[in-house]
Amino acid sequence: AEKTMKPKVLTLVIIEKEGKVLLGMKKRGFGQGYYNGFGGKVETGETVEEAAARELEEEAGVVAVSMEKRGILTFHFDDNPQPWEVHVYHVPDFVGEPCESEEMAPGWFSYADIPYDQMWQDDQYWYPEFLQGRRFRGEFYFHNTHTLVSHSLQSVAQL
Ligand code: 6OG
Repeated sequence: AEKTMKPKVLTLVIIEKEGKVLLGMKKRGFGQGYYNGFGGKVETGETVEEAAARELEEEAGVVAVSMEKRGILTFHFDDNPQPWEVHVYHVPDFVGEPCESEEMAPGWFSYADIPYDQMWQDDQYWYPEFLQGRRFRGEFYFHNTHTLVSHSLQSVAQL
């Protein structure tokens, strides 16, 4: 049954400006204490891209001018039968000034200073692909939610 359960679809948006990416320190909920992009669950009646734009506005206070899908990551957890399918978007152009929300405290990071030791363990593998402008698909297997056990990652021409 575990293998066939439909994944929960989520979004993750990484905005970029002058060679730096915006990451938020998650203050509550799932992933608390980790830096991450901005995102959340896709709700009924909205497309994945609409959800990505909405979560970016809610959590960072900025409006995407353009967005490009860059990756699809599937997370499998041994303590949750439902896999998560996270759609990763790159936003090179946005309007507004990022601000702190109840959920996230944002900060800009240059490519060399991405705080991998304060991020989900999958991030060290796919951020380099992302930062090189490549498209990718990945599968990640976690033990007790947080410990990465195995993974596969590939560059793809199309998502
Ligand atoms: P809310 O609970 O805030 O949505 N997310 C992950 N991001 C990374 N980098 N690694 C993971 O490894 C993740 N699992 C979930 C998707 C959760 C947010 O966290 C992302 C969403 O943007 C397991 O609604």
